Amino acid sequence: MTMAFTTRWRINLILKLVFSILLSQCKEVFTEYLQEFEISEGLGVGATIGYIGHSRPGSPKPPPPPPYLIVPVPGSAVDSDLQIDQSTGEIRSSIVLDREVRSYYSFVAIPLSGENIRVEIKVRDENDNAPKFPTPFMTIEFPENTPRDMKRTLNPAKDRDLGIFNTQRYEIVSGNTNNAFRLSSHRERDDVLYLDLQINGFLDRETTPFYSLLIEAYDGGTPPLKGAMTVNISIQDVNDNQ
Ligand SMILES: [Ca+2]
Ligand SMILES: [Ca+2]
Ligand SMILES: [Ca+2]
Ligand SMILES: [Ca+2]
Repeated sequence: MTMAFTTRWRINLILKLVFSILLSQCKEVFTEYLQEFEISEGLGVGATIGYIGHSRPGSPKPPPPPPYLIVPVPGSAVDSDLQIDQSTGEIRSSIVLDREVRSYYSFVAIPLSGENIRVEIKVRDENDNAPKFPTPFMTIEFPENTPRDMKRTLNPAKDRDLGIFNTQRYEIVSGNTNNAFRLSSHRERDDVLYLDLQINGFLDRETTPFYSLLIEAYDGGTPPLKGAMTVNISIQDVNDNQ
């Protein structure tokens, strides 16, 4: 680029930028070209996310070509997490993207002429977190002869992934002598799969005074990831023997 052209381009960009800021104050009249990209979390540093300016098949109007001035949306971490080649429009990651830290990036690419391009990048969830109980052990007590179906709420396992990659089920893996206990679970609006321990049989301290249940939580990944907790249960004495 010649000196004069570069200077003219810079002035043009500054004017466009000021204009964009002014126009962004009155969004209803501000038309921008929108380009959306999606990329999986966890890919290596330098993974190509896409190219600004490439039109999608079937889109009626191609976006304005590079070069672009890149203006990140405030707070969107574009500068720290992405590398954008202003001359080619290539967008690459400059960190390993983590949906659980940041799921979305947004910036405006301002071309030499034509409409500004608003770029939105969605980070797709992968199953990269196992269900995790808040503590590895819990201790609870039940009086012997507690009626069947009585239940006690246990700490649920939480999984930072979404949907099917979140906690899906619990299982007692060991320690459930004579199937004295069973589990039930239900999901609430916060998306946590809550867990209850229910009496499944007859608790008699004189036969079995103590249980140590190993409980595992599984997500719905392929293969599922899991977390474990041990629940130590003491059966309290009741005067039921002559
Ligand atoms: Ca992650
Ligand atoms: Ca994830
Ligand atoms: Ca998971
Ligand atoms: Ca007793």
